[in-house]
Amino acid sequence: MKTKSIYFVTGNKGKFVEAKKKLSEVGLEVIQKNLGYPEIQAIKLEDVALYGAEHIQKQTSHPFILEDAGLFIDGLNGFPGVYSAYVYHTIGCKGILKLMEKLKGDMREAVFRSVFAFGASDEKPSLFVGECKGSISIEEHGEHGFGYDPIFIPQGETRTFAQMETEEKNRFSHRSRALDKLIVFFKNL
Ligand code: ITT
Repeated sequence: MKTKSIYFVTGNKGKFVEAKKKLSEVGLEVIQKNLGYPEIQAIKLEDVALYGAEHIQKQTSHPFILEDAGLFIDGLNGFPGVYSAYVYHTIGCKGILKLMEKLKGDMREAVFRSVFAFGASDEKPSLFVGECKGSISIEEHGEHGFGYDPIFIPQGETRTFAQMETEEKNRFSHRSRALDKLIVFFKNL
């Protein structure tokens, strides 16, 4: 792997901590850069990540990654999806639970999706997608993590992401799965 240090362009400390832990295991140094980029209104996370990466490429020649993530809830027809950040900052986990008060069983199923874009010099950015299926809890549980972690229970578990340490969340999270693909890509560079 030629790339030894990369920027992670994000304002989200929680994401950075998870990615840093994961990528340090393969000898990659990750530096958080809160450069900011336009998050376009699109129906796919991929389009948001790609647009952001093309913007950042004009600002730095250093290799970087950025990520767009979202929580897609079955019983809400995929909401909040690409609007996850806005919804989190407005109604938050409590608002989502309220919207879902009457939803039971498989209506509470959900998927977290993560799309990383890797950019370097003039190359077209590459995208890496990861998913984690699960369900939305009835109440908030746990103190770890960030964002929707207190209400998301990954498949096969009874605890929310917020009840897990970073290392455990990294065993099956959407972010970790996308980063696994990024690591394979780096190894082949
Ligand atoms: P950036 O600066 O990287 O864009 P952000 O917090 O705006 O940070 P996103 O748009 O990718 O990130 O995330 C959409 C929302 O989903 C946001 O509110 C996050 O807190 C939440 N989210 C993303 N990944 C999550 C995870 O692993 N656990 C819980 N919530 C998550």
